[in-house]
Amino acid sequence: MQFNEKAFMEALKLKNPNENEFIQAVEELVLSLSDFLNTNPIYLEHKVLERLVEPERTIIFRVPWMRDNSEIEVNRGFRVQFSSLIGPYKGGLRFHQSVNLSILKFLGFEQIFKNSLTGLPIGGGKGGSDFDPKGKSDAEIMRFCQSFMSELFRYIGAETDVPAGDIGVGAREIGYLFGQYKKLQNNFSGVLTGKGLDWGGSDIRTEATGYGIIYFLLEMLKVRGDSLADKKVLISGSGNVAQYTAEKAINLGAKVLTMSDSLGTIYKAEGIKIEDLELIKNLKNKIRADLSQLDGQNSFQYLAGKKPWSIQADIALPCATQNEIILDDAKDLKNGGVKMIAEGANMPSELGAVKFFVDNGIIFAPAKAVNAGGVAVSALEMSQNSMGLRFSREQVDEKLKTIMVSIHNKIIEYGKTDQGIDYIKGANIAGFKRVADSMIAQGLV
Ligand code: NDP
Ligand code: 2IT
Repeated sequence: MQFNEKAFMEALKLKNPNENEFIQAVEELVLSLSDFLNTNPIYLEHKVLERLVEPERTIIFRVPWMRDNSEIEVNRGFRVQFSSLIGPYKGGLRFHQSVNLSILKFLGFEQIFKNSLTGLPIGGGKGGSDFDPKGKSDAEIMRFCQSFMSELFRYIGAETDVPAGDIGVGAREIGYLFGQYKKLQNNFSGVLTGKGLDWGGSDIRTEATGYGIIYFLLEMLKVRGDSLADKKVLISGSGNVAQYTAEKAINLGAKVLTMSDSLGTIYKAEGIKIEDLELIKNLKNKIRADLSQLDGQNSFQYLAGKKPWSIQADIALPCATQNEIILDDAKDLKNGGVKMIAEGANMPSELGAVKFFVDNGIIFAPAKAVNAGGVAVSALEMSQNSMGLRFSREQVDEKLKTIMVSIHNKIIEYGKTDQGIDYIKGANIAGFKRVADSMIAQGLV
């Protein structure tokens, strides 16, 4: 029995027309699985891949809500419950105007293997809405979240499906969603993660994705006998993930040259300082304005409409969104001297860019490994909730470090080659094997 990659992808495209992001995410996995499947035909006999690319369940619903001026708005809500093989569906909610089924299926599919890599008991899911939080009042955000949860509450639960944040969903939104869930179910439970520390949240969850990215990067550097001190780092994004990636990198002595948002990049030649980061956090988290406001302040230079990728540096950490690095950006990164890429956002590099990095000897680590720290601490939040206790900040940070090191070790186990470490292959095979074995063990359901 041989795996026919071309036929598999053709069938997938026919069945999921117009779902470009989802098809891209599946292709990224499949490209590095062929040899493994051919030497382990049990996975082919059980049609594991064919079963994995079909979500267990997809829920699509209407979300009506009212503006402050009494105008009625209608958005679309989604929850893709992709895989419950190794634990309850687990993954974030994204509120962004670009959200559609393809984007949520790509994110949910990635989440299955990311969650598997953490070694913790969490399945894969993702949800969200095409709601655009920008420019909405706090009361409008609250009414939207309440309406969204008034439908979603039927399908989730601490042992069924546990959503969290993602783009456009942070502490404020999780609060409103949790409040509405609790009112409807009359039940205080760990149904969401990323909760406030006073009401069931875990220490370090806010910081976890960003800190985890740097813990993983430290392992990538360590196996090469290198360190982060004085490295010039390009970060994109200025949201939750970018902020705490920058914070940890700066505290460990790196020179973070850039951050960005959907409108442009801020650049500081001598490196962003912790005081500068406070300014950025305040602007993005409280004022909720764009980075152009920082132009000229604290020696920031604002590059309107530009991404960070053409600035000279050693390491790039894309932390904004999918496909933010296209082939031309990959060429800019190489020309600027970047030798290492670790993906903080989900699928930030197009397949052509990934191939360019690999062909040009740039060390590349994919999102499902690098950014797994966020969901890993979400799983720790779930276990704290079910035990009714709280770990200390130090305990959670230590566990996060251990998890990121163990993911790096798993990748070495499955991705070691004569040339070094194939991070894509290592992450995909290690992530796949655990869910595939679980699927076979649980029968044809
Ligand atoms: P936030 O909403 O906090 O921040 C998103 C950032 O990305 C903002 O700076 C935003 O700019 C920018 N951005 C969003 N869309 C675009 C776009 N189309 N083009 C350019 N920039 C854009 O989200 P997070 O930081 O939580 O998420 C960032 C990435 O990390 C996403 O890919 C997410 O899936 C991933 N991730 C998040 C985790 C988490 O725990 N939050 C865990 C693992 C991965 P602007 O302010 O202008 O909108
Ligand atoms: O992409 C991701 O891993 C997240 N947005 C975090 C998911 C979670 O459940 O914490």
